[in-house]
Amino acid sequence: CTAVAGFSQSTITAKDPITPGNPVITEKYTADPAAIVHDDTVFLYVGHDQAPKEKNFYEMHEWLIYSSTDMVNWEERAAVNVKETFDWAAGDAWAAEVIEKDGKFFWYVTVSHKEIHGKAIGIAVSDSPVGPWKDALGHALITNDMTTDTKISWDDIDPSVFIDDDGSAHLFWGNTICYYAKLKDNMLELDSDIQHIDLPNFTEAPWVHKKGDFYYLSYAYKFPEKTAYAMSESITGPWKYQGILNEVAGNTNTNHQAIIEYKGKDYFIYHNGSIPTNGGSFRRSVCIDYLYYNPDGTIKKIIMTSE
Ligand code: FUB
Repeated sequence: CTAVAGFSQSTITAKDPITPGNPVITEKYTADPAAIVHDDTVFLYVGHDQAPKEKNFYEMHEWLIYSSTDMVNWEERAAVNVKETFDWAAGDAWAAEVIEKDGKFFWYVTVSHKEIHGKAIGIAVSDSPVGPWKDALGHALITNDMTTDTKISWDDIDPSVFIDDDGSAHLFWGNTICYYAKLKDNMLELDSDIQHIDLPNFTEAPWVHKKGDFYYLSYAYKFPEKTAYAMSESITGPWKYQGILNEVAGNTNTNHQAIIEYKGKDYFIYHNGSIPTNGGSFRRSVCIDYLYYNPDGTIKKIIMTSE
């Protein structure tokens, strides 16, 4: 275990009545999961919910990285502080996602910008899935003044990055509007205009993956959030809405998913607010359930379990 942050005020005590199963991480509150498979190991990237119990908003100073080779036992590998990593960030370790390209790991993150009002997307880079991480640009990739379509200051959140079979890289993000842009080969610059993807009741949390011939764009739907998804035969769309994939997860307004295949099984990774001691919308916990496809490529609704 390397570079593990000290316990914070939101750390759960050993006395909490946690049963094995979901949530999969019980020592700390964890949210907004993203995951990759590298060297037969799953690396899980989460935000650390650190809000004290009387606070009804997000307090997230760092991301945490876990790894597992069985999807059950998770080892904390690193804690990455927002302000120590990004000089230009004011804080807020909101949703983030890692992708590997040519032996480098690119971590697209949501933070608050120090100078430009609102949320922004930055990129950290590393030679390893657990770090050390370095600010790749020295500035944000996306800032709130680049997307003036909404009046909100948090529409530039929740990056999801995807590399297609031809090597082209694509970035999806947003709140209220699902934004899309192509990325350059260096993964560090936009290679197209910022476009909108039309998805019914899109709230936030896009996650893009491919299975067989189909591309899937899952996202948080309405509020409190369910998870819905759309499918396409091309990464650039058109995206066809397919319906609800997951219902509102227990005791939290948000629902933020990652979908991966590992050792021949498909997994739906999400968060809920089910830890009995102070769990809720601002003290969330990562859970994992199986995901099953139908023969036509559509996805069966997730059955959330506590075991
Ligand atoms: O964790 C902060 C924000 O809450 C994320 O960026 C959203 O996806 C929602 O889960």
